[in-house]
Amino acid sequence: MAEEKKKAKAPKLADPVASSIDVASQEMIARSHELGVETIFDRALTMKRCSIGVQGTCCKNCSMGPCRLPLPKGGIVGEDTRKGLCGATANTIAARNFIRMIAGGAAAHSDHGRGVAEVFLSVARKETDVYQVKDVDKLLAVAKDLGVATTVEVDGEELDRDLDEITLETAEVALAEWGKSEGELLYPKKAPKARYELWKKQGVLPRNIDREIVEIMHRTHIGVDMHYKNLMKQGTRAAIADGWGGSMLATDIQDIIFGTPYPVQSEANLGVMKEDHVNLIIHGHEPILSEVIVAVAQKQEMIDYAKSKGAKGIQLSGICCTANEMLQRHGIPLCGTFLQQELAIITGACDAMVVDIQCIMQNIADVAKCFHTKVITTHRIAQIEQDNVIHIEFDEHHALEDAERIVKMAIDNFENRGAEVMIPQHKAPIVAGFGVESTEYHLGGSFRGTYYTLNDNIINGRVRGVAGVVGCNNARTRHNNDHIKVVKELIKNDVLVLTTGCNAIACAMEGLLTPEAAAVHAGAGLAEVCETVGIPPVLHLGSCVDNSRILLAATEVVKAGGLGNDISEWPVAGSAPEWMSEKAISIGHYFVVSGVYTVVGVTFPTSGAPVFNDYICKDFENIYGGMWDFEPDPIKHAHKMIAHIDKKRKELGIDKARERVMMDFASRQAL
Ligand code: SF4
Ligand code: MSK
Repeated sequence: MAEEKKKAKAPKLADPVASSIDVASQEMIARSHELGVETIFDRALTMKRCSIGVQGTCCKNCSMGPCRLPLPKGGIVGEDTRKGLCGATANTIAARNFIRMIAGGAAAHSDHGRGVAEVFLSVARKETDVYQVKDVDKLLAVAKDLGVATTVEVDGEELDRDLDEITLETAEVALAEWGKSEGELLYPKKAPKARYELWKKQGVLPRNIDREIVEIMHRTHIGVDMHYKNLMKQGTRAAIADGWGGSMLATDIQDIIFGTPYPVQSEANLGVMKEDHVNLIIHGHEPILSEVIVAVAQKQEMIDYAKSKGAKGIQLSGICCTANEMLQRHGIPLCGTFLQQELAIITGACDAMVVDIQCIMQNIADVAKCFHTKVITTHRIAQIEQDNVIHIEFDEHHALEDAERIVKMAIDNFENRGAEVMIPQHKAPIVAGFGVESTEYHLGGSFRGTYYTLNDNIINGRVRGVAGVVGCNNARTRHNNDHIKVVKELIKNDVLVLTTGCNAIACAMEGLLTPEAAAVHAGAGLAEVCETVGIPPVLHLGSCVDNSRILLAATEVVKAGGLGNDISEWPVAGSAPEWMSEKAISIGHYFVVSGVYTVVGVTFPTSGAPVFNDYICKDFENIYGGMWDFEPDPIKHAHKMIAHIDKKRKELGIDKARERVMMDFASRQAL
């Protein structure tokens, strides 16, 4: 009996193979069980989701609630009479919850953007010499977009303006975008003209970045906005303020001060860690910290110091979007996705995990207690409660000293490793870092960079369309399964994939980010284009904030001509197969209102409010040309995107494959 009771109390353990498609992760989940270390995969078995929260119809916006409005069994028959105590309908509650998610996501991206804009201002004011302007061309382009003059007239002659002056004014104008008191956000004008005019007509042009987020919190307070359509208008303003504001500014400013990415080779997965090296893993989102750590860890004196402690060198690697940032600018390898952060520590070889902001699981602190790993938080706004965590606040004014302290701490910890080191021997080669500029270069060559080659191949049907596949991992689905199935199905059907975030890391681990992958996985048309141009069938465009690069690439396609006047007119679709963060909802929504049909997997937090759900999944197409959709089955998910791409091809009259016909003189005369 006692034995039976003991058995009943044994913790539920995740099945490694059912938890992830990645062999390295499977090995580490099994290892966590051997060592008795609990991970998110185990907790996903015991912590059940709230079935009403999943439907988006639980409101806790005042203390009379939470008011829970589940869909009745058998759905709504007749009038929907469900109400919260205050009378809020299911549509109101779901819409309020949905736009609060947009606010959370837009705030995260945009506050990240503000952080880099502040560093940019310090650079412009010459308050720091750790960071400089690295890409002058990008600075001049951004200055132009922000209305900053780059030339001056002297005695009737137009001369180049002093670069320091341009830098300072650009930094000031950029930072003002977060809180200016008048006018409208400047960057939405970078969208195709037709799109900008549509936003203007709909009254959804953002005023500034912060205000749109604050207004969501106001409108969703009890007793303010009680119409789902009006609530979504504000959600749309905030999403545009994210995608065409905070995120886009973050990307552009990072390119200015850290350099614009160009394709680099590297590797991905837990197997990039080295047993005989100091393993320093950087995790989070903001490259302000990681840029300096990369520089410090490569200094000869640091390498010598590591050697003096018995290591052969320092192996830097990254998790989540800091990983994507370090990869695209320096070729630093990707250690893993969001769901692999605990697993990296369970290798027993992680000497320090340094974190900044976003997507950091608090449980890394508890996992680290079982090993020698030092967890170091570095950001003022992101600290961890557990007492084994060290906080070293990173500041651009003493960035070098902070970075040196952190790297030294990792090196000093190398000799504290236990005997329990086990690094899974799995990693894949990758080519990453395709920005808007480098894609243009690849398509057209150095003298006439152009998107025309892509348009031409979309028109002739070799490339059926383009998909942005992005977003997180979610412990409620098998790690990376849906990411990889969606992406493989798309490229098999000649759809070129642009990827960011954890989808990019998943594709990297699966070997899809190499030019060679085209011959193995892509359809004949896409494979031919990839081989001719020398690109992978899945292009790595960076981190979560770099989804703005996808918007700009889509705009370049419109500008190149032949595929309509707006993003909504050409064959493009979006997807987040394993989304989990509020940022994914903000990204999805700015894709949708930029004209992109966007499908999500796992769950969608509107199912409990069918009228509101139909509004954003159907009616939105008539307003914005883009709409949301939900499909948890990855193959059906990909085929919904392909069907949309085919619909757009048909509307453009390019649905029949046309080969180029060489005309002879007689047929020309006949013409
Ligand atoms: Fe309930 Fe209304 Fe309060 Fe929400 S705002 S918790 S629906 S009473
Ligand atoms: S890190 S937001 S889990 S993509 Fe940008 Fe990955 Fe999603 Fe975080």
